[in-house]
Amino acid sequence: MRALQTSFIFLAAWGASGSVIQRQNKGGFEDGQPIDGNGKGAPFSGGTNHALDLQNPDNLGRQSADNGVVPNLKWSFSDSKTRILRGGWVREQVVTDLPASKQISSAQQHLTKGSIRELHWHRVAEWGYVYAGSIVVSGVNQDGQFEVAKLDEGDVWYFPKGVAHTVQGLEDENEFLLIFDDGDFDAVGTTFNVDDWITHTPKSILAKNFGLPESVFGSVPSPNPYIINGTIDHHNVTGGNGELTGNASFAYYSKDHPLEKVPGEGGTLRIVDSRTFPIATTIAASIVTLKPGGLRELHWHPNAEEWLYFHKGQGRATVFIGSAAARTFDFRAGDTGVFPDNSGHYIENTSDTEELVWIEIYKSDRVEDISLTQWLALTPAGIVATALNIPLEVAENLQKEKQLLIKDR
Ligand SMILES: *[C@@H]1O[C@H](CO)[C@@H](O)[C@H](O)[C@H]1NC(C)=O
Ligand SMILES: *[C@@H]1O[C@H](CO)[C@@H](O)[C@H](O)[C@H]1NC(C)=O
Ligand SMILES: *[C@@H]1O[C@H](CO)[C@@H](O)[C@H](O)[C@H]1NC(C)=O
Ligand SMILES: CC(=O)N[C@H]1CO[C@H](CO)[C@@H](O)[C@@H]1O
Repeated sequence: MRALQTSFIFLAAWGASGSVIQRQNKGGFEDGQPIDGNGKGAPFSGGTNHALDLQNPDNLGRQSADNGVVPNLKWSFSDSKTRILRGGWVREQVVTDLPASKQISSAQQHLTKGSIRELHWHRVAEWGYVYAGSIVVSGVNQDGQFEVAKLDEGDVWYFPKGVAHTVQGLEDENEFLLIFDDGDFDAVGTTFNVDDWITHTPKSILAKNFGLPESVFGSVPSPNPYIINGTIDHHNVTGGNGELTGNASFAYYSKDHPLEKVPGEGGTLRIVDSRTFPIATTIAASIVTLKPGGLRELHWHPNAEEWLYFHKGQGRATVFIGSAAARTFDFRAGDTGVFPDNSGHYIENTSDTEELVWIEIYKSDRVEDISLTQWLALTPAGIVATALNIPLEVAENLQKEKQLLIKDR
């Protein structure tokens, strides 16, 4: 930090002459300045958010291969409004935050011990990933079947559109990622909270409907509290048409599923889609850990947009959106991102020590990708050599198997 400050003061002192700065400061990107050290760029002289400039050297023009106009594809949860409640908090990312994410919206949510996300349902499907603590999710479907599942760190749940549900925290602190298969999650008509419905139904109708005195519903919370503090419930649910199990289950327990084989040995990969979690027919996910220096190989997804949540570490990605337009983004823990449908990309770790952990989400029943290397390796070598103007032997020896995550060489 001291070195950065010294260098910043130095730049300010010499601010009158750009050429001096360029000579004295080869590659000013690490100091948050748009100066490449080879004669391009000049320092900022007006307002700039220096902390953000330092976090986003690729916005300063560091990546000379970038070209054309590519819209912003990144949103940090730290830029979202956090709604704090007794028993936890929630912060969202929706289409108005990140307009390029049309198919997916998201939230981080925290529940303290015993706290409840109020009973509700959605017009859209909900997918969740527990990354701290443990929770109980409870859901009921239209056939009167139910499930009450305890989920721990690394476990996933999926509630199809319309399924009634709630969540309760079990440890002192519990936190999870929520995904919805629609970018416009805050639109009216997307979420239906039970308290709101009951409060805005005539008392006489409630009495008739439940066969109970009107007074029973005299103190239903209004406006709905969204998250409610409480104590852990020990009641067992029985009856109805039984418990949802096996392929009908809303729960995916990571301990029951092996990780994917990763030929490139650069990390670990867990694919959670309808092949291993049959109920999840509209949201597919990959949970990725990439070693320092590792690379998620160049690829694209033939079936959907890719939405991303960065959980740990820091990395960068260049997104190629066609028409010779490409832009590099720097990501770190807490950021979300979106890669447009079928756009080409990689993700690289940019830490020397820390693993990069992220979750990829697709509005699809499965994760699909096409590897650039595998494509070229399975195309006649003479064509590839001619098209790319590379030696024939190189084209003949490209890896025929997807590497997925390539380790540092
Ligand atoms: C919830 O919070 C209220 C207000 O602080 C408190 O009176 C109540 O005892 C709390 N309930 C539980 C179960 O912690
Ligand atoms: C709930 O079920 C468990 C396991 O069958 C049992 O041990 C426990 O006593 C039950 N709890 C209640 C409140 O009935
Ligand atoms: C459960 O789903 C898997 C994966 O889709 C399928 O292979 C299997 O046959 C299903 N099992 C049952 C009992 O339906
Ligand atoms: C350990 C390691 O190789 N880290 C690399 C992570 O990525 C950045 C950016 O490409 C490299 O500079 C590091 O050397």
